[in-house]
Amino acid sequence: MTTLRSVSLIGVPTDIGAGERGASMGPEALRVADLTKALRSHGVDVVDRGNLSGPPNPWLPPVDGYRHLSEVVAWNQVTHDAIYAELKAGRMPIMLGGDHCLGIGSVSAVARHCRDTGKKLRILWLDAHADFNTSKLTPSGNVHGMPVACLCGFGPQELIEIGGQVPAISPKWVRQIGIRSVDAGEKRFVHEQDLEVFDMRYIDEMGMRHTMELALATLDANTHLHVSFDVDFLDPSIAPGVGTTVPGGPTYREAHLCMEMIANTGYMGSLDIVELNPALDLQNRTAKVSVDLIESLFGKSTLMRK
Ligand code: B3U
Ligand code: MN
Ligand code: MN
Repeated sequence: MTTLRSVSLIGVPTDIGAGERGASMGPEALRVADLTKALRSHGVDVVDRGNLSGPPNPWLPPVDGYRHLSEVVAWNQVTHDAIYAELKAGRMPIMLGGDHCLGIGSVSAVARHCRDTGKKLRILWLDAHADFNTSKLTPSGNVHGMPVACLCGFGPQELIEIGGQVPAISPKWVRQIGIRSVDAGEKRFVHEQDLEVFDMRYIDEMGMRHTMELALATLDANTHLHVSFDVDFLDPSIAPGVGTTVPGGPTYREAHLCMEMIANTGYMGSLDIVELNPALDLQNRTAKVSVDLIESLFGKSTLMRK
C-alpha cells in the first residue's frame, strides 16, 4: 500500500450548514471513540491538530435561499486554509466535521493542492444525499445540501472561489455512492450535469463489490483520491446519530467492503468525516462504528496480508 501514513486530524466543530443542531460535537465524539489510538494501531503516524474556530451558530432562517451564508463562508475559509497547509506539508488531512457544508473548504483545498502538484483528483462522495442543491432548488436553505454544486461552480461567489479557482472541480471527477434521497429539482440538475451516481438501487442490484470496482476504475498512480464520508451514508440501524437519517443505506458489511476496497487502492490522500451528531446518538454508537470503518479505510482486514 502506498497510502500516506502521516495523518493530521483537524476538528471543525460547527453545525452552521445543517438543519439540526449538534454536528458541532462530532470531532469530540470521534476522539472519545479513540480515533487516534485506532489509527496508530495500524501503523499510522497521527497528530491531532485540535479544533479550528469560527463564528457561533445564530440559528436563523434562510435569506435568499441560504441559511447563515456569511458564517458558512468563514468556517469554510478556515477549513480550506488548514487542509491546504497539511497537504503542502506532505501530510494526509482528516477533517472531523462538523456538517457537510465543510466539504467545500476541504475539497477546494485538495483541488488546489492537485493543481500545484499535477495530480489527478477523484472524489468519492459517500452519502445518502447528492448534496447538489442550489439556492433556487433547495427545499431548506441548508448549505450542507449544496457542497457538490458549490464545488462544481454553482453557488454564491464567496463560497465557490474559496480554493482560488472557479469551478474548483469538474463533476466528472466525482463518484457518489449510497445515494437515496434527492430533491426533485436537484435530481434534474444531477442528470443535467451528468454526475456519476451509484444509488442504493444500483448497489442492491449489482452489489457493493461491483459498485466499488466501477467507482475506482479510473484511478492510477498519479491519482489523489479524496473520500468525503457523510455518516448518513450508513443505514440508520447502525448509525442513528446523524441529523437526517434515511432508511435503506449500506449495511455494516457493505460499508466495510466499500472502505476496504478504497484502502486496497493505496491512493487515498485526504478524508472528511462529517454529519456525525452526538446529540442524536445512542451511547456514542455512531462514532464507534465510524471509527471502525475508518480502520478499514486504513487497511484493517480480518485475514488478508497487507
Ligand atoms: N436534500 C435536503 C436534505 C439534506 C441534504 N443533506 C443533508 N440533508 N444532510 C436539503 O436540505 O438540501
Ligand atoms: Mn452530505
Ligand atoms: Mn447526507
